[in-house]
Amino acid sequence: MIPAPATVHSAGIDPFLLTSRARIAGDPDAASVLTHLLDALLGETFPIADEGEIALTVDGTGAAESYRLSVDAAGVTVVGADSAGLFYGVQTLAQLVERTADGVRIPAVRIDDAPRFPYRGVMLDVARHCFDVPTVKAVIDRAALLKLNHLHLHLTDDQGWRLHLDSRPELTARGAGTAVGGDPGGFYTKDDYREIVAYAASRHITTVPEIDLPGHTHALGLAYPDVAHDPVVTPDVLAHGERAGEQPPRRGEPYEGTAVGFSSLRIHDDATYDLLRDVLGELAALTPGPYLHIGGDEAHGTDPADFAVFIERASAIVAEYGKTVVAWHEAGAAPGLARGSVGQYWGFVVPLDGMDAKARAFADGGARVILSPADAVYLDMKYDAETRIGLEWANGPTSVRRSYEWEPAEVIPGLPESAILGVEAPLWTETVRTLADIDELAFPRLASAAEAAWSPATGSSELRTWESFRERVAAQGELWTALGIAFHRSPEIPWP
Ligand code: TNX
Repeated sequence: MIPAPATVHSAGIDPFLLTSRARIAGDPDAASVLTHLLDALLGETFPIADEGEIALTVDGTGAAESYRLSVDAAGVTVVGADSAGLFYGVQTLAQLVERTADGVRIPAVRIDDAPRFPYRGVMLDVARHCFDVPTVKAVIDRAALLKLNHLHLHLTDDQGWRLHLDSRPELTARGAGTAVGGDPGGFYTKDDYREIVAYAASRHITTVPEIDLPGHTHALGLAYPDVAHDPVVTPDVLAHGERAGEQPPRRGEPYEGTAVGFSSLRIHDDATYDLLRDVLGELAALTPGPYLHIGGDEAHGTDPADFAVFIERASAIVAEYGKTVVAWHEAGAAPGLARGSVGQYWGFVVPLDGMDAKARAFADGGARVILSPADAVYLDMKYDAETRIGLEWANGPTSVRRSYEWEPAEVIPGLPESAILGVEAPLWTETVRTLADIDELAFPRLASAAEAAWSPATGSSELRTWESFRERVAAQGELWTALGIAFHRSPEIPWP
């Protein structure tokens, strides 16, 4: 099972034999999720009935998102504290199904499970490469399997602006035509976006849209040159890992390269904030979830004092629209950041360059931090020198083992566990063009991130070891294959 449940008791009695006579009863949404998973795995459609051996219910008691699952020879019951909990219990149940020579069985167990952290996320960068709606839905399905509950969409960057907004149509008319490496651009219509948000919600996943500001804005500048500075060459632009030496674009030309940190909005012009009011207001109206992510990373083309001014003004606009700001950890250094803003830490598992202090600043302001340590959970890193796609700058390559062996509470010294909102694994897509590419980089390492986000702390459960994890990942191969996930058959995992 992945992520490892909080408590598992093997009952030591006979398993439940899942024959074609088994019926599924109870909550209709959960029943249809289970029939779909069993159909994919076994090629058999089990009937949904008023009564059955597999009973799925919500009882309204217990911690949010928690569930209890018990199996004996007579049947299976899954009881969710809420509908999300029941949904997660169904995911666990599908992972327990074993095919043996004598038929299909579910071992007798009793599981009491609840998440460690309320925020468990995956990020998809749709700016460096644009992915169609079916691909985004496939990512949502994959995230749901691992009990993730947030989808962060990195909607804008130097290479493209991917969301049409009626208030500022030039953003997609001029800023969406290209992608990295000469690949086709693209964007989501508002209906596409609503469809993604609704699909995610049906799987208990909240969409977190990101408009990356005030750097990473070259595509915005193609549409609205008056609010953008000319691209600059800073030492950071040229020194960035494998991107060293890449040149920024010229003003007015689309960018298909992978350098970072060369673009900036004009910080002291009211026109900039007029645009942000339109963009963030329209996005807030499209967003049922509580969060709007305003980026804030790698703004090397913005003077630090100006950066602080910008973060204060931009975060105030988000607050005006009733949303909670999320920002990359750099924004923690800005004293005027709206109170209660959530920080997203992308430094290493052992922090460098004072990045941990910036992350701690969010907690000092009474808010919480999402952990995305780049050398553990950046899904765009290569696994090893031979990996076909991916980058290496984050201490890479990043083996499956390295993606697993870190403990959230130990990353930011002095940050209490109560100040950790959760864990998110970002997938940047400079080298990623297809769902098969996404699968190859995300599986199995997304499972590591999911376990860090959901399961008990390292050391407090016998399941939370690399040895246990690699065996449990191996056992997922069959389900992942049945669901069409083109996972990386890492030699670190003892696949059957
Ligand atoms: C850094 S870390 C970025 C992205 C790149 C990524 C590639 C951070 C918040 N920003 O702009 O796509 O590296 O790994």
